[in-house]
Amino acid sequence: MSIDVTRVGSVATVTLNRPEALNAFDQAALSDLLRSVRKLGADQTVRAIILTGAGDRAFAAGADIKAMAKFNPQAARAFGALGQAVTRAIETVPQPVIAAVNGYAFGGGCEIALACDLRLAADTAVFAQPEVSLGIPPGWGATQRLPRLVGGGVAAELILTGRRVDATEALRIGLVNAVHRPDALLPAAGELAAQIAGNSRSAVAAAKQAMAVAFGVDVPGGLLTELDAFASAFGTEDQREGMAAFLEKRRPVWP
Ligand code: DAK
Repeated sequence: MSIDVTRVGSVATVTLNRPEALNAFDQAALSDLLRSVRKLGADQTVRAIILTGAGDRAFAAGADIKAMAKFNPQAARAFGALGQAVTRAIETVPQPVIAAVNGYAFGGGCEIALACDLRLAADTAVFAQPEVSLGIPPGWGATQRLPRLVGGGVAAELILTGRRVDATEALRIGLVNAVHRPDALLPAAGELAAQIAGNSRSAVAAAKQAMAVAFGVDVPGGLLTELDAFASAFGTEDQREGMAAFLEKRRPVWP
């Protein structure tokens, strides 16, 4: 798979580009995606990232089943670890990552979307965690992230049955933030990214970092993390400029 990266202003779009296999991930594709996400994460001129799939059929149809069919446990562990590294990279880059789900998001494809901060779907999108129908459990985080997003009961039903969820249901259960016509999906993701990019970079990164531990610790622990992030913001230029701009009834000019 080639991973295409394009830029419009401070917004980067990463496109999973292997449409002949519905953008399924093999080892090379995962390594390329990991490299691209890390590179964008380190680029201070990038303020938001959109992740989407090439073509009009799939975001990603999951891990490459042809490649996985030959794995022994050792190869499976390495492949699982690489997929998890991709999802952690998406989760830990300072910029918000928006999944623009333009078709099938199955298995590892759905899990990559789950690691993103926000998910928009085309009305043609279909989600599933069908791993149990292939004789394996999910391996790139669905068991951890899906319950946090849609609740334990719904996640258990989807993971244990492997059934498909269309865009309307995905919106209802909170799996996606919004649904758009296919031709309106990328423009909507661009608008959302631009809205985020118009805010303070450091405040957005701090909020993303604090939300990342919302479910990893108990509520009192999470509140302490939030308090640290909140207090630290008060040593920054962004805080001074943001509040000064509000009080002076003008738009902020971020440093
Ligand atoms: N891998 C490889 N090729 C795939 C693929 C996939 N996941 N999905 C589709 N393709 C290929 C098809 O083989 C076909 O290629 P050709 O035969 O033409 O060469 C081409 O893409 C078009 O697909 P179809 O002809 O099947 O298209 P349809 O419209 O009929 O069906 C579909 C679309 C998405 C319903 C169907 O392709 C499908 O069911 N695909 C499989 C989806 C799936 O089950 N995905 C989950 C994969 S499992 C772990 C590590 C990782 C994972 C788990 C554990 N550990 C280490 C613990 C991750 C697991 C997964 O992601």
